[in-house]
Amino acid sequence: MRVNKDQFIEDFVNKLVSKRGKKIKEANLLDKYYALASLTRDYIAEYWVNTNERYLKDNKKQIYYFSMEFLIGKLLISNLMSLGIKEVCEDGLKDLGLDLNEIAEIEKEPGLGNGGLGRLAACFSDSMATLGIPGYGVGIRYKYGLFQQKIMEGYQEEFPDQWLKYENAWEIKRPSESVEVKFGGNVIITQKDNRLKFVHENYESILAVPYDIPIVGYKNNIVNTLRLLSAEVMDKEFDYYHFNKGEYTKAFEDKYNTEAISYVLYPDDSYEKGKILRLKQEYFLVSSGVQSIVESFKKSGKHLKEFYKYVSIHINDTHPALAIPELIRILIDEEGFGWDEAWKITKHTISYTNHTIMAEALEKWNVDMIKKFLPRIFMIIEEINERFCKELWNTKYNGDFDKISEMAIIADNQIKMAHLAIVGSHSINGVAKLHTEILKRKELKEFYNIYPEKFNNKTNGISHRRWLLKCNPKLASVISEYIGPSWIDSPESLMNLLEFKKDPCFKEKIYKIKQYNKNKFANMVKEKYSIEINPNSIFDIQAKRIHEYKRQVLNVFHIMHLYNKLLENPNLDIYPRTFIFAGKAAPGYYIAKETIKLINSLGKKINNDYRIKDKLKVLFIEDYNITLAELLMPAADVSEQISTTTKEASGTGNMKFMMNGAITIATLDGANIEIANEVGEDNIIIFGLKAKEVLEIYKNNTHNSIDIYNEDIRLKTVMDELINGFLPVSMDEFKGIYDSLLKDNDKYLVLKDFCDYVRAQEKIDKLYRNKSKWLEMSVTNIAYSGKFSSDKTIEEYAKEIWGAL
Ligand code: 26Q
Repeated sequence: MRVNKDQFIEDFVNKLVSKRGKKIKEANLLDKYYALASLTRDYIAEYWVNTNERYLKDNKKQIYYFSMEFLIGKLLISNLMSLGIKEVCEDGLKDLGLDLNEIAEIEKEPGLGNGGLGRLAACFSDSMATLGIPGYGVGIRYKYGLFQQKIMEGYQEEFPDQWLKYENAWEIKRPSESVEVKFGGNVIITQKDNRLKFVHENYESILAVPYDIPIVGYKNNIVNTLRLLSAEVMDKEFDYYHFNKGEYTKAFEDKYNTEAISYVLYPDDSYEKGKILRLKQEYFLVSSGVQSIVESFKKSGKHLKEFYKYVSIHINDTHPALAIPELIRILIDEEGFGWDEAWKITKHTISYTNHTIMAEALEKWNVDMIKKFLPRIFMIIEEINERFCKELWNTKYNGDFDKISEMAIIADNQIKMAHLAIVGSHSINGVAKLHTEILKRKELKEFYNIYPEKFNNKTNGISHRRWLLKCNPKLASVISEYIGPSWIDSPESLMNLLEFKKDPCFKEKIYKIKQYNKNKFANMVKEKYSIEINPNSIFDIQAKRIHEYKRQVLNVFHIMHLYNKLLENPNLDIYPRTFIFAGKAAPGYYIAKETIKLINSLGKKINNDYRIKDKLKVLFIEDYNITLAELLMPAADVSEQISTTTKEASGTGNMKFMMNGAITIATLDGANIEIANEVGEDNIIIFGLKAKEVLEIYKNNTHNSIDIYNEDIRLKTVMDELINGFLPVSMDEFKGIYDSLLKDNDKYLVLKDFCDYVRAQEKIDKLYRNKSKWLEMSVTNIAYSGKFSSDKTIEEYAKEIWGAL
């Protein structure tokens, strides 16, 4: 858009008055933020309206991305950049004596997601808007996002995330587009004109109220919509029936219970507990989403028979898989379709991404629970299941009861959501090549056998706008200086940087920028934690959710081993390193929380030990979120991607670090494999068991962690230090971790990979000393990172799954 500095200043000053009732002199930072955000939204509005109008006219296919999580991050700066007015605003504010970054910092980040899956939804939204794909995000407006993490005495403590405490400057509430969602009750079946009729009665109604957030395409005048739904009581503020009977407080109780649906995001990203509130959240999302889509489709005047030609609904993991029975319900019960046609329309409309192969994360719902809260939906799932089992019986598996019950959607009094999602959709994709192969050959092989055409891979990607252009402006500008700005529109042109990988002048600039970003991070650490870190040390970062399969403990063991070596020989030539951890543990995940305590205990011991002469530092930075990630990625020298091979479906942090010039130390897992294939083995440090070996170990149970413990004295020492008082905690503090590694035979193969990990880390130590070589590697990584832009991923989804583009 176009706005000149003077106009901007005038608009901003007026906005301060109209929105906050203040003149600049009296305005505080919050006033300035809200004035600027509100003005930015005004600027966006025109494009938003035009985009919606165009989408309505265009007759193009509309894509609805259903996700229980959207981790969009702060929006002020990125919106200004997408509008192309960041510089003008910055200048204008400067004239007023104000600093844009300081104002932007005060924005509260909407933490409406746990990690990878939620952030992926945000990167995809950004890419759809930028590519001009009519894409809508559909999610929940949780009143409380992911908990805020504080570290107290080394332990994680959780606090509510009050991101809506003040107003959300970006959203527009649309009460008139609210939708009724029905829970509970019973279904009456009647027959009329030879057709069964299903009438749902005695249900409880909940209102889904939409709040729309603009998703601004990058300098293309397109603004898509992220629609977040909030639960409210129907019609009345409180229940007059109870109120009049004198049960005054009962009326408020019901309101409270209703609104509880969109109260809080579940903080687990890998464990499924089958909680009723979570089930209600999932149905709340899909029912309101699908109903509004059908309504707006009908307004277009087209026949519902053609629904799937104009609408795609993509489900982000199985969490929104009830969209399948919900669409069938609407088509049959409300629109009068027969089963076969409703089934065909639904299957062609829905596509599904799988994000995990870990058994404990696969969603299963108890039959009685679904029957009780979603009686009509249950009937439809039963029907899908029956038809599916019959199909198996009549085609491939005649008489094979075992096979059929293994593949059934309903078995053992449970509904398997992945099976429902596969049977009821036309496409299922994994998120990296290895992950998709494991789905096809192992986890879902029975389904691959019968529906090979449904399976495909879509390797994840990240928005290079947020993860380079926005978070690392200095790097972005040097890149443009050397290869021109075309990489911003076509990120694969980052490859043109390869030409300069041996150019000393360019490399020096890259080095200086890394140092600048490291200093910026070090300043934050000093301010917040009063810890001095050496910006000339290697910044070695592992930032992600805390989980056994991600193996933060392997990283810790390596640090303990280095520390032991230094204690033995304080003059040992180790290149100074700062080990940085960040990440949240699910509040009920005991070992993950112990791991946080372990990292902090080790930090306490090492950081205060004068004997090792500041050669090692260990930091745990609290409350990892998108905002912190934007500070961390640009400051990293080393990126830790060390999951047990086969366990990390893709990873996306790996791509963010790479894009900011860090060197990756990694197992050949998830998208690490594809990163390694791009940059070549000289530009990434690979270690550990290969997928085949890990699968072999799991299959044949050939692994014995106690043997490894006994054979490797370095490992034995470190392990013993967990429980012998070496660390400044009671001796049984880390017994849980210790036992999981020895008694429980180390399910995630930490001990097995330790030796090779130490070797790989020694290689890093050596390589970093060769500054020129290191920078060449760094440039190579940046150059190939364009391959991992989510623009490319979204283009593939659009072409190969959605049939849009
Ligand atoms: C399920 C049921 C009940 C409560 C919570 C959940 C739940 C919530 C979130 C289960 C899983 C998640 C999130 C999973 C996730 O983030 N997976 C990651 O997805 C990334 C994007 O594809 C991949 O890069 C990561 O490898 C994968 O771990």
